[in-house]
Amino acid sequence: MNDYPIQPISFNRVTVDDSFWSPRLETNRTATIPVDFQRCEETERILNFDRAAGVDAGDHAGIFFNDSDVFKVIEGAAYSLQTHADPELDAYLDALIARIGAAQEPDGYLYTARTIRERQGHTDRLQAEREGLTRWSNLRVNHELYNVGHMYEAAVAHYEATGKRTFLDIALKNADLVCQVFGPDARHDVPGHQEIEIGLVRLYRVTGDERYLRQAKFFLDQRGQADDRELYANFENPGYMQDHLPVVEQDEAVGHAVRAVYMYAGMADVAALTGDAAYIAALDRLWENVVGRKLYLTGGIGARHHGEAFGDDYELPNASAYAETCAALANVLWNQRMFLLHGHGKYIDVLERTLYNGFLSGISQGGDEFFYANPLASDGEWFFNYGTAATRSPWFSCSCCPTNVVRLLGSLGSYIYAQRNGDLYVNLFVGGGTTVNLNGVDVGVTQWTHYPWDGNVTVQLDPAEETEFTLRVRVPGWALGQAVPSDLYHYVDARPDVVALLVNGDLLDVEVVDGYAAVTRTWKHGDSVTLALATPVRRVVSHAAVAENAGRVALERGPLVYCVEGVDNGGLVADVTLPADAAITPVWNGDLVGGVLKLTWQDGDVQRTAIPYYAWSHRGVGDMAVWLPT
Ligand code: FUB
Ligand code: ZN
Repeated sequence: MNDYPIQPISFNRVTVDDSFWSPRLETNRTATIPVDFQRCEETERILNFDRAAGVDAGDHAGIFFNDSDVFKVIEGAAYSLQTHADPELDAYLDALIARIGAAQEPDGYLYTARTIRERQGHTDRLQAEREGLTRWSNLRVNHELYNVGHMYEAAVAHYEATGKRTFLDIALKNADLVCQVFGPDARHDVPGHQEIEIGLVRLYRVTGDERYLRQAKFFLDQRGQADDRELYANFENPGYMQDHLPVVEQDEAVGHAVRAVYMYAGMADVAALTGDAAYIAALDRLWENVVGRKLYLTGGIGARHHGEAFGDDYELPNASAYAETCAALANVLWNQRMFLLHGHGKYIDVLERTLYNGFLSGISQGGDEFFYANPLASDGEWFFNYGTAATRSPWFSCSCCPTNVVRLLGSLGSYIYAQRNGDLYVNLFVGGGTTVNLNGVDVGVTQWTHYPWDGNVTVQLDPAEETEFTLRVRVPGWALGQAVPSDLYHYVDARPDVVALLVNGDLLDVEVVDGYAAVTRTWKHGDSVTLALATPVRRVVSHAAVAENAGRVALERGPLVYCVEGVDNGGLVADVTLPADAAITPVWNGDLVGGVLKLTWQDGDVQRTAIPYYAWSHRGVGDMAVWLPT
């Protein structure tokens, strides 16, 4: 079977014991997951399943894709169960899955909005048309297939966590229906919001049934085909849902960012499993376009509120940046897959940038408030559209972001290590460890670090017996003087800084190839490798075509992007400047958002302070800016 040439080490085989991430993962488990479920209950997202089942007489509550939120939290909860046994949560999921199963129509169809309204005779005609008067009749809009894509992911996660087939059987019954209805010899159409492609691949992986893989590829290949565009002749902007061209002809990231990047992730999965070179070539072009022209410094993507969409090349406004939390998550999913395809550290550089900045900003330290959009500047005023607020909100009517964060945090361990044949990759610097089988020998791996606050990482290897393999430790682009793997941003002082690699205390000459320092040797119990990265504060400038950032610099240290907030700077940030010659001093503050390293400098007579971008908006509503005039 074809597959990714590199395999991630799954989070359920990885321990996270890390001063930065462990508290966040614990908050995810103890606060975010319960709060998400509670809000799904309060907003009747869960009651919708009872209504579809006919055991509650109420009308469908909320948006037509509210089912997906429940599925996403179940997925996150299932990850949590794999790393932290919790009988109460397990029982809660059992009961919830039974309610979901009761909402499924006899042939496998599951979409509460239609099931409920159909039974009620579609009293609101306009709404019914939007949701689809008949099944699959408004696929470009109604999220019928998006919802179940999330269900497939959740069902696989639940099966893997518990060994119970309850949810998986519901998902498979639905997927079998989808496979009957859509296909080369059946209906030609595409879902308006991608996601089912990723879900189908997960069903394929867990069952080995190739129909699901073929179905994922069918949906992808169906995009941009003239025959089904005629079906939607009135749909004005096929680019919004990446239906303007066949996927293999796409080379610019356009339209709704989450849809686009879920699609790219699905394409990568299908390419890995089928060996489709045209898919990979398209992904490479799309990645160059995003990373070269459409990526915020924070790793956020999707510049425009209108259509939640990618902007034109270099259209990267700061205050009105959309940079949806879900899009940051999608960027993590996609870049992980690009790494698994190509094995280059530049993809993990983008992943890491997104994770520590544009994704993490989406969640409050308490785990119960969320940003939907993640702007790079704010004047403390409410921005139009959705929850683009000057501060985080407990929930949104469209709550895709709060329910997405639990999926990524719950599976964070999957991004730390990977293996290719006998080689071991260390991608993220997170304390903890794993055991991995390399060339038939179990190798214990333990990592210690205070990343992102310092750049020292020690990895101890404990093979069960002496064994030869190659350890590939990622050397981040930032350590080599490269802000991003493109010319979109660069450091004012781009000199590579000190990168030292020690094996059992002996300094090695480091040659970084494809983003990794590789050490091949016969490893024995207790061997250790230390990567020592200098973490100077770096000034970043944008490509000249990013109009808003002209004459401005941003600050980074290690993987973190910094920002200034009014609360630290006399209330307003408009007059904060960063003189080119100002010396910047890092100062540890243990009280702010779990402890952060602040950056301070003298701006005339005033002392200025910057904090990590992810930590902003924890001290009331106020101004914020990432890009500062010099
Ligand atoms: O449409 C479902 C989700 O809601 C999208 O992924 C988000 O962008 C938000 O529109
Ligand atoms: Zn979202």
